Amino acid sequence: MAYDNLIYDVSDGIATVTFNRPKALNALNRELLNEFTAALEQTAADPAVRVLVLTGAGEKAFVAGADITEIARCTPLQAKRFSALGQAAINRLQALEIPVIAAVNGFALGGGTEMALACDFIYASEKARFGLPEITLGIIPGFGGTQRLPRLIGANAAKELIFTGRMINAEEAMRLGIVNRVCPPEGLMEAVLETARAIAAKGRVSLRAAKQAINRGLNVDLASGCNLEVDAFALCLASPDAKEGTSAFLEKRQAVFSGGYED
Ligand code: CO8
Repeated sequence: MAYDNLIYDVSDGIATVTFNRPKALNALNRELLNEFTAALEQTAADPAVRVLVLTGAGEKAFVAGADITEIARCTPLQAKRFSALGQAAINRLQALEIPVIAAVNGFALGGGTEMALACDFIYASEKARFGLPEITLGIIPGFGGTQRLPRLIGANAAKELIFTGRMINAEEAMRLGIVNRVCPPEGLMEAVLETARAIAAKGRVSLRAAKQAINRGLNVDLASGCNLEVDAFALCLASPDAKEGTSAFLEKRQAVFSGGYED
């Protein structure tokens, strides 16, 4: 499928979505959000794709936020629809069964930080800048930022960032637990792809079980979360991958995972 506002590429089981509106620093307008949703469905429908990577075109930005020219002309009802569109896209991203890595190569502001927060983890270039600057525009984060950021870094740290709209660099984002790894700009994609390849070589069923156990478990108490883990663990045994992984260990060889379930 061809897209006007993003580049979709699949290579060696790794899909990459590159947000591509360089003249607006890859800001998210309705058209881009609709294309992004379609790209997510394309990813979900392709069994060859094991990992998804998100990044931004150009040297400067991952995503500089929702498109402010669109927000500026919204009535409250249109704003509600725009916010719902962004939230639906970002919720779909978070619900993908495969692991998703954000490669944040520059500005990730507002909707850009919110998009990255819905990925499973973030690697950032030394040039990356994060922030939820909506308060400086007289609005608040509307693509899930008031919910995902406090869950990730705690309410007080999130409130400081949201109340001030302050931009932070990659090092501070890593100290706060937003970013897993900071890389030199020229090494970012290779570092992300190296990790993506390592993940892509694992079993599809166990990756999905691990992701679901973690994501669902975060929304419930510990005992319920541990019960989710028991079920997810048992489900792994329905896949040939569990046999292959344990046999490979006992036979002292490298496991080759095919994915899928036994009939
Ligand atoms: N929307 C639209 N255009 C943008 C955006 C944006 N978010 N960010 C940058 N651009 C455009 C600029 O207007 C400029 O266009 P032009 O060349 O035509 O003047 C071009 O991109 C380059 O930007 P700058 O010249 O400003 O580049 P600088 O290097 O000077 O600055 C910054 C880079 C710091 C990233 C700066 O562009 C900036 O502050 N951008 C806005 C960041 C921001 O406030 N983001 C939050 C947006 S609000 C949001 O995300 C809410 C999400 C929930 C929405 C809910 C729906 C209602």
